[in-house]
Amino acid sequence: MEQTFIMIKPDGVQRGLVGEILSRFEKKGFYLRGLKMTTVDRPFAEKHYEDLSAKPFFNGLCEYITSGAVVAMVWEGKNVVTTGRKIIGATNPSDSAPGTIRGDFAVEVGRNVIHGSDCVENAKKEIALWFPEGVATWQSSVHHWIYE
Ligand code: D4T
Repeated sequence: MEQTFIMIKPDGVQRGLVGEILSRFEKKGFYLRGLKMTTVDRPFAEKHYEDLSAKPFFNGLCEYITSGAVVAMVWEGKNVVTTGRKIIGATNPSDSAPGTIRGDFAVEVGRNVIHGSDCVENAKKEIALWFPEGVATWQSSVHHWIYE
């Protein structure tokens, strides 16, 4: 079973989308392993987005992500990294299909509501960064109704 890191960005929190977003992952059949509301400072934001440090939008991105509370999550399931990105939709909401989170709730790339790890290796790094305390382990009692 794979894990991914998902974060609802400050605009998603301010716009009251937390419950809707949690619900989409939950109803899909993925298991919530970690969940916390937090704020991050500039050094933490720069660490999270270190791969993008050379991009022209890096400063604005760090300002955006530090501008308010975020909801950090770890979700687990079969192919959850790739499928999670599909649930989220394309980076630029102009390209995100209706039915995806960004397709349904976002307009601008700099206010695209949610982050999801782009590969298993980055998911591991991001989970370690955001959840150094570890995540919860629990057994779903409906597991066999989701997985064959
Ligand atoms: P995140 O990391 O937020 O899930 O976004 P993606 O994985 O879908 O896309 P990304 O790493 O290329 O971009 C990270 C973050 O930067 C913002 N961004 C991106 C921006 O403000 N302007 C831009 O031109 C691009 C490409 C949006 C997401």
